[in-house]
Amino acid sequence: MSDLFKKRLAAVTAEYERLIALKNEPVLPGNGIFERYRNPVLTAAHTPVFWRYDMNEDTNPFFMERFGINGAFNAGAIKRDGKYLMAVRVEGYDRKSFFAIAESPNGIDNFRFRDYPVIMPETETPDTNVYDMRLTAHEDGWVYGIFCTERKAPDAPAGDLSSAVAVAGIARTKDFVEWERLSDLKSKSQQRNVVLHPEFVDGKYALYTRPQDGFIDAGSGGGIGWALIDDITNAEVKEEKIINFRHYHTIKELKNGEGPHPVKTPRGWLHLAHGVRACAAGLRYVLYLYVTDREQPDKLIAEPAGYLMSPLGEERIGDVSNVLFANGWIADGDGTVYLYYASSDTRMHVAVSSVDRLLDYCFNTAPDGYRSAASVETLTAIIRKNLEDR
Ligand code: BGC
Ligand code: BMA
Repeated sequence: MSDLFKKRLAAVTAEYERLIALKNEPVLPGNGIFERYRNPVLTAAHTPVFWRYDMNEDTNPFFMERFGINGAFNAGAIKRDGKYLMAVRVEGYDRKSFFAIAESPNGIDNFRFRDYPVIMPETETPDTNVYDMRLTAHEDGWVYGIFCTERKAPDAPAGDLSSAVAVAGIARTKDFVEWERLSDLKSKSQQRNVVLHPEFVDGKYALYTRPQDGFIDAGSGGGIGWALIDDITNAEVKEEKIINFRHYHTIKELKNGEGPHPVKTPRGWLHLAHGVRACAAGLRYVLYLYVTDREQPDKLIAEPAGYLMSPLGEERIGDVSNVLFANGWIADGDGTVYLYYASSDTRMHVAVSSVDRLLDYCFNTAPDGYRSAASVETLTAIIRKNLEDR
């Protein structure tokens, strides 16, 4: 082995192993609602060395990268066989994303990718790009992965290389190795952020949807929708109703979308979603929570004002800056919630909380009053209680 090859191989491998072995720790004291963890749990540099490099000296004498990874983000999550597993959106330098499974023994560090990415079968209309998978272990026994499949708009005029169509792709697996691809969701509007509810509702599959007029603009699409589906192998949105609305001058003025599927709790279904507003710096994505009725998952019963999490520090910077996006969380057997969130379409982080804490937050944080004066009233009530009850 040449010196150069040997040295670079050793250095790159050592850096990878250091990163994977890095212990994570909570950033304290936090806000009481959740604790952020200090290190990202996955980045492009967490992808195996043998993905990025040709490891053969004869064909790669300089030990240079042959396949650049741009980011590891927007992961679905699930606990399987005692392991914390993410179905990660991995994106190459070529701007194509694909899915890959990464696993950790404890949910907060030590995430390692499996040797191969997911081989996702295509439909008769090949996907140009696939991303943002939501995992649902459904009561029918399958684990579903619903994701966005994007293709160039067939009716785009010559020269328009940007118009695209976003559709929900549907696949299912039992072992996270073999995936069965079902028909894409049929819907009158474009759909990104489609999520499968884990239980049957009135004997049907239930989907959280996000109707939108165009590829980027929700337009007349009022928010997060809900649709019952007769046949998941040939899924079609027939009727769709909005269960969580967008609203003027809120964190979700421009658009919103369901994150992972909601968690069933004694007080209702706990939902994690993202809200988007437009500002001079572009689109700003933040995360928020809401709760729906335990018996009627389409009925809103609590929604605190504003965001749960917004991009902070390093999180603000990346491929698409000023974005927090989450499509995976795990509610563990002991009530701990691992909230996996991506920052700026670049990397994955974890914040840890519990079902009890998140419910307390949802039911005891004032809802949006939609006016500055209403916010001042909320604040004044808190201050008065603190100062006058002493
Ligand atoms: C990107 C997504 C993004 C969408 C809308 C797609 O081309 O891959 O990350 O959410 O455009 O901006
Ligand atoms: C999209 C999402 C994500 C992404 C975000 C910001 O609409 O579906 O893929 O994180 O925009 O680019």
